[in-house]
Amino acid sequence: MALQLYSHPYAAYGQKASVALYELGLPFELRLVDANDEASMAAFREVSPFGKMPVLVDGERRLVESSIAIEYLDGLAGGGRLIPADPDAALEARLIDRIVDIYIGGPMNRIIPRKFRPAGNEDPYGDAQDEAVLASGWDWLEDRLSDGRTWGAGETFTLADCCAAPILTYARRLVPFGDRPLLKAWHRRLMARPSFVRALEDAAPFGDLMPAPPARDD
Ligand SMILES: N[C@@H](CCC(=O)N[C@@H](CS)C(=O)NCC(=O)O)C(=O)O
Repeated sequence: MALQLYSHPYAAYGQKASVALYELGLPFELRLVDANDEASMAAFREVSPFGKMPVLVDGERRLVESSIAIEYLDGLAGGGRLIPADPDAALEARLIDRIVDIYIGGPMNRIIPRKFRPAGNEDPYGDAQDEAVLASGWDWLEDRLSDGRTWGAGETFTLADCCAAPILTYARRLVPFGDRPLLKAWHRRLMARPSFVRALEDAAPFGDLMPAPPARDD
């Protein structure tokens, strides 16, 4: 039975998983999570304990949390690619994945829903706090990239890059990269990676759903 991915092509964490699937050349069926379609939401709720995308289903097996799904997929494809075989390199890939998820994706996923709140419920203090967390994430990544690595965790494309490609692309629209040349150069490489180009093509028919202006600091 084919792998199934419960997701929406515009969702950052869904793209993280589809980038991994495309990198590994693993075919999958998209189970579209469509907030406007009750049947799709009922099917999604059955597999997603916290109502979060993506969920990967492989036969009887259900994998929530994008990083865990990617570890599983890497093993399914033979291992040693998105999670490097070398233990130190694997630790670095997991570290960058965690930092991007927690200090970039975290504040991003708090700022965005606040933008959809009804008038009068704004939280400028919360926004400023989260923007500061995000900026500190940018600083940390800029410093980490200063050893000249090509990809997020070294010379090969890993879990770190699957995570960073979509999350950096959306988060920079909330807090620009600014004067961080290494971060910008890494992001340019991510934008050109065929697996991410494909994920962006999957999302294109849904338009631009991000409640923030396009990034202007290339
Ligand atoms: N830690 C989770 C984060 C997943 C996540 O935040 N997904 C978002 C889409 S990008 C979501 O499902 N949001 C729907 C909601 O919160 O209602 C993972 O890595 O899978």
